[in-house]
Amino acid sequence: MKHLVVVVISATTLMGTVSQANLLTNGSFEDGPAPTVNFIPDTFGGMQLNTASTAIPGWTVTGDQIAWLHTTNFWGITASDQTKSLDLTGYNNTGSAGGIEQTFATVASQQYLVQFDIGAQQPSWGSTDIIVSAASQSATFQATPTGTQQWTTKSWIFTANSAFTTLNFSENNPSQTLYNGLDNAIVTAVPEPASILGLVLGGAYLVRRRRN
Ligand SMILES: [Ca+2]
Repeated sequence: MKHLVVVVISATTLMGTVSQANLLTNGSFEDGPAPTVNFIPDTFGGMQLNTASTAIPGWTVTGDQIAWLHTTNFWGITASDQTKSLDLTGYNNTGSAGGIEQTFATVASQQYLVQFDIGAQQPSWGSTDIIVSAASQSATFQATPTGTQQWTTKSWIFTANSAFTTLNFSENNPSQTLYNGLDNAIVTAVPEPASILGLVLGGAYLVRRRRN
């Protein structure tokens, strides 16, 4: 009975190791690292970024303008992770859908878990509605504010179909809301059942060898 416990622990530890490696660069939309200083706040404590901007390390702005916000700002919007977050509606809250994307290495047919925090501000600003897309797959995620500045963690799984995948977060309903918060994006490979079984069997083999 003792060896069975050892096997379960080793498989769980390995799975945990796999799931913790974020495949995204700067998933928290921070500035830097030094000496990079791209964030130059305006008098509101934010920065408007137009489409095609690469000011946020690792990311490219898509569609309409977005807002890159420091936690200390005119609106009292706080990041869910570290000091900076995004408002995909930008400052003007009009026009087409603002968004942000990043391309990273993937393995075709491999499943990937995308975790991210979406922010809703206050009821009068409307509900947050964000569409996430990758490898010709997409899903929408909503959050309706009941107080002020609420972050909710969402998750989505897509299957890669090539050696590189572009992940995009965009406003899903640009005319509906004044704020679509986004922060703390993490992408990890989903361990395949076959490889987990392999780990368990490998662990069992090692335990048996050790006992012998
Ligand atoms: Ca952040």
